[in-house]
Amino acid sequence: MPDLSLSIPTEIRRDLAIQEIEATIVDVPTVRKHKLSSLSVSAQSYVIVQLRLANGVTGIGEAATLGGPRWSEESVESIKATIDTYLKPALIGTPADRFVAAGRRMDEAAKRNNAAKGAIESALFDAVGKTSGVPAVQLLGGAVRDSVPVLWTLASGDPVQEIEEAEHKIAARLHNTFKVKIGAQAPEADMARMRRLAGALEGRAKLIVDANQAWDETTALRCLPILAELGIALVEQPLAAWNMPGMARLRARSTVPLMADECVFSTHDMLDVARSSAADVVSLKLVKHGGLLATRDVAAVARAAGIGLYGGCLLESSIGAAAHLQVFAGLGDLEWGCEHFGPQILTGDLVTEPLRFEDFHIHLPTGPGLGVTLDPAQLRRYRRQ
Ligand code: MUC
Ligand code: MG
Repeated sequence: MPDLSLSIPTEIRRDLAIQEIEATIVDVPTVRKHKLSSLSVSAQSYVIVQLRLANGVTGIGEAATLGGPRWSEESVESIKATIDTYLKPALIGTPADRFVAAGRRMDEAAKRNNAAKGAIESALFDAVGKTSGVPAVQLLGGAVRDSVPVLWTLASGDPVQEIEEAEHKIAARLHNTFKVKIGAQAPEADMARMRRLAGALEGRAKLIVDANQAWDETTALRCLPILAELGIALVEQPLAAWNMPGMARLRARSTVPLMADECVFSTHDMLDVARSSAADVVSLKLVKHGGLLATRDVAAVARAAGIGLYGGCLLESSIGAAAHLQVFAGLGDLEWGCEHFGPQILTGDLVTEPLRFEDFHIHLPTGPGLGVTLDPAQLRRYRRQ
């Protein structure tokens, strides 16, 4: 690969050189069990990246996982090993502000491993932003918005608890859109649960559902009209990630829009979804796309096909959520809002000043870089021994 740093004056190059990258595994308990179709979490595991530059500035980033390597193929253990063994050696000594070149170096050192790459790229944007005193979104072209509507996910599986939880969130003006995790129980039981939730929250909240690939096509065909009748606004990843033709057939018959999640990691996946008319909306996540820049690329392909944008999450702490917000704030359109409720479901956060949730929105922090500061005491507290 050509040395892309040659045109930078030597002293700046030295100043911004990446000196150290440290990857730490943390496990943070959640306030309640969070049940998805094929996994359940009571503690969230992350890899926290601390990336130090020659100028003494340290940038931070986060890679989130759900239930080990069960939501996607990466686990915190594999992410740490990939960073320590392959990504770190590829980046040490190179300039932090050459984001695209850093991405190419990482791609040459390791195929995919997008959560690991996303955490490092977040730390690069944080370090360079902190060095120059500007928020990461400024480095991405500037902010279009300074807050994003944010939903809450109901995922205990118990409708009585879920209605109570939703009532609290509405009363506190934190959330008035709710994503319900379905697929862990029989479709009939989920439809009965959705009927209870829709009835209890009617006129006061918007509901969407996420099946996390749990259904086959016939189950989806049976359930989609029921969800339409209940006024459900969006159905996320009803079928297996590989089943693009099935998603396209469902979409052709559904009056409820469909959202692609696990079937879109790369820009190529996004193009496939667009070409097969398999979704109305896409959920954007750093762990899937491999960083802030790649998330923008996926968003650009989606926009070119008229596909709506939704700010997805993997229950990130305020560090990962802030990295997502820096991207989301700069997107021309983000008509479906976001789901970065992660910091609120943790029993403790990892930053000195957690992100602000107010008036049904999550607010972009104002500081440089990602806009949040790692709390070393919290890192020690949740660090895996
Ligand atoms: C997913 O599949 O969307 C995001 C929110 C949540 O509850 O689970 C995640 C993953
Ligand atoms: Mg999903």
